[in-house]
Amino acid sequence: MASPSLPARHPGAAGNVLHPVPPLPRAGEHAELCSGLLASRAHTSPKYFYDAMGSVLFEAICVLPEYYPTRTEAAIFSTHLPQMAEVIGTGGTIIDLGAGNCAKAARLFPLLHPHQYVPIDISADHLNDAVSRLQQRFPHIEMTALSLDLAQDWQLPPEVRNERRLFFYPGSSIGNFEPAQALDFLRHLRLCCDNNGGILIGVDLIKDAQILATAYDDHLGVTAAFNLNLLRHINRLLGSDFALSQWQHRAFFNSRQSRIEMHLEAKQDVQVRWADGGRDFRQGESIHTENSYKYSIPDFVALLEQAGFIAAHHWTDSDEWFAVIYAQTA
Ligand code: AVJ
Repeated sequence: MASPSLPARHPGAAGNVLHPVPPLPRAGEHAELCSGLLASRAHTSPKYFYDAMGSVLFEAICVLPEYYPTRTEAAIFSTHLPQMAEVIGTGGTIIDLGAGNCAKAARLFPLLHPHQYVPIDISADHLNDAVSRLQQRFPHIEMTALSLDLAQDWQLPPEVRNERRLFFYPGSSIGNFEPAQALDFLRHLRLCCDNNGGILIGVDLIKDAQILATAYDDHLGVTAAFNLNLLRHINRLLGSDFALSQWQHRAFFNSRQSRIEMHLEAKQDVQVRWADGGRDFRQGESIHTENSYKYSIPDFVALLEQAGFIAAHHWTDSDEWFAVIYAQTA
């Protein structure tokens, strides 16, 4: 269980030196990875994709023609931002869940005029650079960066103001949770809000299975590289000896469960060893590396309502491939 690291505070004064956000505690990661790899159906958490190389590869995925979510969501924001601001109102605290380079939230600032901005990311290095640059562009906004693993239990520290919290969760990352976990997560967000809170969330919608599958198996092989890079990251974390040449990327839409599944499949019989363990994989056996759930708007609205939010508005593209939903505390 990751405990929240001490927050780095970034008061509005320009020229302030930023305190580095300490890296997440790595204890328990070893055990979590091993138990996933040793399970009868081997699996890993998608958070292990994002080492330095994985983060760069993900940025490349976001500009692939096949990967429609990023550009579709961006177009929805470009078109509808003024109306979003009207519905949401100005002021308050924007809490950015999985902020990365903070670019998506920064586009909201000129219209939403938040008092405080709280970017949260698992990767502290990325965050500190981005926040220090952003603070110079928006010196009046109080910025408080947090390094948290949102997949674990987490709480907001007292530095985060508790009036009009707006949770900003773009990119359809909610799709990485099992639906039951997604509900727990949304409930947790609801409990973090006073009665004037809300959530602005990006949701990838159910669509043609071929379009979905191609978005996760692009022709340049960037998503394949992103998936295979996980093995290098694991080799560093565990001291294991995964040979990338023995594995191949698999991605498909599981329509029964309404999710994209990504796997790494053994091209031959494979033996993997690490310090205190190891596993043999048969040819064709795979490691399940990611689920990305796709929703219909009514199903996601129902989920929000079960969590105690009232879905006030949603905006989509003309193909209805992606939705941005604003929901308020009920
Ligand atoms: C970052 C979880 C939103 O599920 O589309 C992209 C990750 N994996 N291509 C997604 C991802 C492969 C992405 N999320």
